[in-house]
Amino acid sequence: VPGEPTFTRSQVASNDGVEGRPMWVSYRGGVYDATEFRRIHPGGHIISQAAGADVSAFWDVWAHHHHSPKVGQYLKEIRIGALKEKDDEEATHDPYDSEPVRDANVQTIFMDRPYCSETPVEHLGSSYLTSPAALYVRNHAPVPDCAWEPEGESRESNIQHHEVVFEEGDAGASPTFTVADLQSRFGTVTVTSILQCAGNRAGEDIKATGNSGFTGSPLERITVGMLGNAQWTGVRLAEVLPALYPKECAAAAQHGGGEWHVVFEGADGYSGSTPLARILDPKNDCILATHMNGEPLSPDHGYPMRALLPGIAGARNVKWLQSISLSRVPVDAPWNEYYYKNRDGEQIQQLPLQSIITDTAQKEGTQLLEVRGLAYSGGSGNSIARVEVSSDDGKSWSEATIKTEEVKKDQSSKSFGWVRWTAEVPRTAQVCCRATDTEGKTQCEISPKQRGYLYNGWSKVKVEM
Ligand code: MTE
Ligand code: MO
Repeated sequence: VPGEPTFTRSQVASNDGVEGRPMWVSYRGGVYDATEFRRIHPGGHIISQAAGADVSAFWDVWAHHHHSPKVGQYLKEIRIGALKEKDDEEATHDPYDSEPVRDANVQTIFMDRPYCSETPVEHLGSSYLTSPAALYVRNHAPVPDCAWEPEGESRESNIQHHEVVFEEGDAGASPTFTVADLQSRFGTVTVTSILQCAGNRAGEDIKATGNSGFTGSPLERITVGMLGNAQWTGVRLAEVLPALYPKECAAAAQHGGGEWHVVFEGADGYSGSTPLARILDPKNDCILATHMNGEPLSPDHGYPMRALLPGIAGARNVKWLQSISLSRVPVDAPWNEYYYKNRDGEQIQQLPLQSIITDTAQKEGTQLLEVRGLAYSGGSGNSIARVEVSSDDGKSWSEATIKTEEVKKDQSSKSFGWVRWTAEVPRTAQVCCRATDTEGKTQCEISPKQRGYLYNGWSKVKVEM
């Protein structure tokens, strides 16, 4: 833009949006006043992370999600000048500089920035507990620096100092608690639960029901691996919340809790909310988790602390947990108000009943096929009553054997973890499976379209003949 003012990087940097200062950012040689943007635009929270710096790494992602013409118009409106050329001040900080190292052998990568991956199906069913290195990762921004390589300290002890703010708790104060405080006051429990992205099986959904919000994005390639099963250790939210928000929790108990939501916010600016009633029911095993399979959470999975809400879509299991608050309405954040909503426009919470074929192999010297897979009930936390496999497209079914002996006996109240199973059926070109839970609910052949989320039709797998 000819004749427009120019600014140095340090001028941009001093408008960092803190203490009432405007929030400027640079983007491809332009300087923008993003003070309002942060408040009104989906993704604005994430842009705040780059206040006073260059937002290319963030904005390219949001421009992609939010239809470039609209974003382009908005950028024009908030442009205030150009970045001074030949500005030899320090190079811009790349917010993706400190991403953790990932193991490409056990992750199929969909996107690098932000990082998004699934567990390859060969690996998915290979153990009852999923290892942290293999568990899918769904990030919406760079991994925030939560001192995950603490100097002179172990991750274990660094977790103890991590602070969580409980906004506007009792008496209008916003007390901060360290993890050590929370643990000593409320104790810890270990529960087994799957973690699943609401977009898992998006590829099968598109095939069975037509295009969805995923079509044309790298996430169209999601198969069955945005899913894992683990033992999670943390503090019970059903004990923490009544202690810190006694009035709201008492009111919620009286009115069935429908009017309150628990809002979780991460250090990357991501947030999500879940109805208080779900979280207050101690049987739902909702915790603030610090450990996965006995190890401190890894940086990708939310170190030092994350919300772990069994049976609830991954999107609400906020990582790098920084603050908690209660709200009369679901939190106004893009992942809550735009993404991860069902076809009725409601925020997705509970995951559906699910079963997945992970592996088939011909039984030596026979015309039989050995089929292996997983099943779990999702949001209900019911046990799986049976899994059936068919080699004639559902005309007849054989019951699978469930490996109940490996299910972890920890402090879980319900069955939010998966079970693994095996079955033998005549060898054909395609096999499929379906699960039934202890309330008699069974998967349908094709589940209704939910904007691409929550697909739980029969798992169908081609067999090499
Ligand atoms: N929490 C934060 N702070 N930032 C995120 O991008 N992604 C959510 C959720 N929590 C996300 C987050 C989504 S959509 C999913 S599916 C899960 O984290 C993924 O958790 P994982 O990466 O540990 O598998
Ligand atoms: Mo997700």
